[in-house]
Amino acid sequence: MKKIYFCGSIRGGRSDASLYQHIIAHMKIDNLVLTEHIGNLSLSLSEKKPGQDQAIYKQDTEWLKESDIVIAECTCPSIGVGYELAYAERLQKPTYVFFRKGKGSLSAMINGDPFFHIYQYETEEELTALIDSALKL
Ligand code: 6IA
Repeated sequence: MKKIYFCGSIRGGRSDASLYQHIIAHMKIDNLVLTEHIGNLSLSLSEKKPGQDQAIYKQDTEWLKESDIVIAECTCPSIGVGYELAYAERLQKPTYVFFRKGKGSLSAMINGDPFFHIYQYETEEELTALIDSALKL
């Protein structure tokens, strides 16, 4: 059982939210996904409470420190996910980045960084199989 820090776009756009939900449900069968709220389809993007973002930053950076592995779905560009990837590198966590073929291009700052294990995929089945292999390593 691994502690997984899963990254996916929130304010960057929720077009892949149901894909995140499916892969989180799959990873949860044998692992602990620290960030399972990313797959929550009813996450409210407009809600803003005082101190909310500071609390999110504190919790997420603690979870990053606690995680065994970082898995990021990067098809939908997100500043938060880019930040988390750089933070994961600083912590030297094994970090896997997944990107759907034919959907624009992954940022050169991620694609060009040899620290990251980067995989392109076409179907959800292919993505699930790639994640399973990463979790076995
Ligand atoms: O820039 P983004 O919002 O797209 O960044 C997404 C990444 O930042 C995700 O991988 C999360 O780990 C983290 N993150 C961003 N927002 C949240 C959040 N609530 N809760 C936990 N982690 C987050 C946001 C709720 C808000 C929209 C009302």
